[in-house]
Amino acid sequence: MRSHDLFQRAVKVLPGGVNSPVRACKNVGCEPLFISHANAQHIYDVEGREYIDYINSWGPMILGHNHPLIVEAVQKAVCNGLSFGAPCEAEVLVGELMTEMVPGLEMTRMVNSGTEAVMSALRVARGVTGRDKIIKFAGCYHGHSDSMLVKAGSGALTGGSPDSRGVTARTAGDTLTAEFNDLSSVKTLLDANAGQVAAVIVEPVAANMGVVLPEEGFLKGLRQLCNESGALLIFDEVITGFRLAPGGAQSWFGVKADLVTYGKIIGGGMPVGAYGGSRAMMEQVAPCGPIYQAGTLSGNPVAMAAGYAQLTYLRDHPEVYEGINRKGQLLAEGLRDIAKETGVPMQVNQIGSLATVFFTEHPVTGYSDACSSDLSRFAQYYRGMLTGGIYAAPSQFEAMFVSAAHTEEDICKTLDVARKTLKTL
Ligand code: KE4
Repeated sequence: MRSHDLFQRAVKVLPGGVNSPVRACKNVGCEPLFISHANAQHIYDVEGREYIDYINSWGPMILGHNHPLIVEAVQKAVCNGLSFGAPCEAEVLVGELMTEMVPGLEMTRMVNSGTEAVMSALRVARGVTGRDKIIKFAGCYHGHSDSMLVKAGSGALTGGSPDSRGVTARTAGDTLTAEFNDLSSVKTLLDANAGQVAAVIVEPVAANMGVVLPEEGFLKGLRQLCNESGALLIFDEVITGFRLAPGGAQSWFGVKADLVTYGKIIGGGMPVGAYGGSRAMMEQVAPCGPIYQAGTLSGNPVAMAAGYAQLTYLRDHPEVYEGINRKGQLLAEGLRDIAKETGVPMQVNQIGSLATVFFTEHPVTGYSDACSSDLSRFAQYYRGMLTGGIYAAPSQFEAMFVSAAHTEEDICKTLDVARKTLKTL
């Protein structure tokens, strides 16, 4: 069965033929590949073609696909039962391990996705502060809960507008939008909504406008503004958590958030999210506190087994971080050299094992820069890389993820394909 045939069937029963919009490849002018299997750094489509995978399930596969220790842990857990809806040891092990690996994380609650983690963290922030408003940043994505699908509204200083049909104006009105790397835009919103902002939520490294790094002082400045205004600081570490370092962006940048959200890596490929913070904060969550949050499959034993195996490996093999960060740098520096060689105006933003190329001659330090890059050139680049056997995000506004399974030879092959592709642009 070819991808095209499967896609024709898929569009009949799934909206857009997919279960998550970005997979439809609408921004890059081609149909999606249907994947039959994956292993280590490779992914294989249903027609048997092999690709070097830089999507890695959008981040979870930091050790590469099908790591034997994770597969073994899942196989063992499955034999004991798939779901109990009752406490099990695996949940405790993951909670203990996360609080061991992340300095300052005292307590965490498991959920089933990054969206659920963010939605729950926002409720905790509102419940703890008694305030209603949230500040987010244009171009940062925090999952699809209503209050995060909001853009700056006409009354930009005091209320947002829905960024999706189905989100009510009333809900959107409680979400304000600031500009990433622009502390004055945050201060203006905090001043105009004094005493009303429950939290400022940020991807400490933006990875949903493409990778955009926080400028020197930005995260520390957010911490300061939150301290002064009484708003909580939420780091959405669904991507950066356990990727930049075992302690995530908090450790990497030395800035402590009040609440942190996780996903992706902590599930080892299975559906897991989590949110956490101080014990005092998290004990406000039901059943010990007045803030309700629940989930049938939260802490699922099989998902916990996968997450525990992956996190344990990361804790016990710190060399994984040195390796993926070095390969991320090798990739970025190689791409920059190729842009110079071919004369193609291209920026490469990279931190650790995260990278994004933007076709523009200007540095990309915020959402408007990312939006003004050449999106049609990006689509051409994507198709050229795919033809050359490189499977990367089918959207300008995503990241490349380097895993421990990628070899330096893979990076060299990727750069060879990039050189050939850029020459066609
Ligand atoms: P999920 O609900 O998709 O597990 O997580 C939502 C989320 C929250 N926060 C951040 C920083 C995220 O990046 C995400 C989800 N990431 C996207 C990729 N950029 C998931 C891919 C998709 O939507 O299919």
